[in-house]
Amino acid sequence: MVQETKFSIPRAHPRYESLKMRELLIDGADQGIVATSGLIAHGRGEAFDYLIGERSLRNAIEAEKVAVASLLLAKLPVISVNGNLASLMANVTVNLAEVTGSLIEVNLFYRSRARELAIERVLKQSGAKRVLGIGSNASRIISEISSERRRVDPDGLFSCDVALIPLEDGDRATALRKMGKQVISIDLNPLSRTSQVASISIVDNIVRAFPRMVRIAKQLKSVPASELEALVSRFDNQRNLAGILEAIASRLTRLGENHQ
Ligand code: PTJ
Repeated sequence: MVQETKFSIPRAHPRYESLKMRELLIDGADQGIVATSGLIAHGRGEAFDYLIGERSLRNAIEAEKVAVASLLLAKLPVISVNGNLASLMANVTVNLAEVTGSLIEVNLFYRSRARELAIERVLKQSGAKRVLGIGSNASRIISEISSERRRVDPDGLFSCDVALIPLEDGDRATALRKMGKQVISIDLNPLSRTSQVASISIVDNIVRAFPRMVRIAKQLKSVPASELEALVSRFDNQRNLAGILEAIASRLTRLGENHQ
């Protein structure tokens, strides 16, 4: 369920949830939270979500469970926040950080002082006590990355052992892996470089994945570390991704047969 927007969309509209999400991102762009290109990125996500069937696939739910286990086991887990995530899921991001003991860091492809501050504000209004990666705090540089995403906080993404990076670009995912970090991606495109290089690739919409991950975290919090470790070590990301592609392909085949 997405948050409220300025523009009122008729509840009876068959694409109500989808249109609300668009409005939320447009509001976010008006407030300087979402990059213009974030609107394009959302459209790409929507297209993949249609192919997936706009529901969470079994393999995605499995990856979400393993991702939560990995955040709970981490010494220094960090959730990276960009404009789209802040606009769609600021409250849930703060909840997920709280329940998994993760830090929150703003990391932007299109970084500007105004956007940093706008995103920090929305996170703090949602209850975040500490937001990393703002201004001169993003003082460490990951030299392999050419974009503004290279600026990271020494107390956060630079030092973390597990990084959750929703709606990311492939460069930073690759660089973080090379730095020895466990990288959890959330990206509706199973073929994106990010999904392909992450340690745990969640192919799901963040608006479905994040609330479920909060619920899973509440359940797994009381599970012994040895069981969580077993869950993580049993997980085969490449096999999981292959299962996602198979699920999409067989869904399309089934739909094609129904149209004959
Ligand atoms: O806020 P900034 O400056 O950091 O910029 C953020 C964007 C998203 C513009 C930037 O990271 C970017 O250009 O990303 P890409 O390379 O377009 O990748 C975004 C990926 O997110 C695409 O593969 C989309 O399919 C996917 N995506 C879009 N919306 C969602 C999504 N995945 C999950 N849930 C979504 N709601």
